[in-house]
Amino acid sequence: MTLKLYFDLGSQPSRAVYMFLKLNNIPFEEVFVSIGAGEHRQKEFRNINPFQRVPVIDDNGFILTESVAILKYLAKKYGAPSHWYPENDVSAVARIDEYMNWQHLNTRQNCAMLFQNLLLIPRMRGRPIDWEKVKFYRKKVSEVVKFLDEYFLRENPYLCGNEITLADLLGVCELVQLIPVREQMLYESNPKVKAWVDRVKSRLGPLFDQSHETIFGLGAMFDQNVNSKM
Ligand SMILES: N[C@@H](CCC(=O)N[C@@H](CS)C(=O)NCC(=O)O)C(=O)O
Repeated sequence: MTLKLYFDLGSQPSRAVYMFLKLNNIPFEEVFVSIGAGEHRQKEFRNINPFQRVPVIDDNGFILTESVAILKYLAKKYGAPSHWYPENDVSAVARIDEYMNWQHLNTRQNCAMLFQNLLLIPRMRGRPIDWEKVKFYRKKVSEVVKFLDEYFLRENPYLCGNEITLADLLGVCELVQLIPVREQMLYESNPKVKAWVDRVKSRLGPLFDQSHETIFGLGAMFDQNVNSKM
């Protein structure tokens, strides 16, 4: 097998790439890189990705980092069904690119920071939760949800129109990172955004839950941490 995916299913962009490969029956070798165990900082992985981040692919010696670049490359190289990234439709592709550029500093940054401030930072640095920061990121996530509703979804079933695209995969993986820290009401309280997340989940079928087992499993640990401090 010539295509390798370096990933950790606790990582949102890793899950998007992993699910894309599985959904499109693209054969690949799974190389698990545990962020928790610091494997992404070890020399062996640094030689593959000096940025020390997942996901990364190695396609027969062609190494590529950055989930957006990876997804676009895989869609083109492996001839995935065109709804994911309809290259021949200039405006449809531009709309998908628009979301994928926007999400880094919006959906991704704010959901990830809320997750980190509630779970990872207190746990890894042995610090209490900084509730001021949590409040700040809750507000930011609410703003993101409003934009997902009013700017991206509008009256469409998916973020960029009538069909599921790369943007939906990336978007949902970021939002559901809020489930283990029990903040999902931030998007479930918006009926249109909730319906979209549910639509994407059911479109992905059992693969969605399989790919999210690790991250959803952290919920019990979060409950315990929060309860033990009350
Ligand atoms: N912009 C990158 C982000 C990759 C990224 O931040 N990955 C995280 C996991 S979600 C990571 O590897 N973190 C390791 C670290 O921060 O030390 C992408 O979309 O692929």
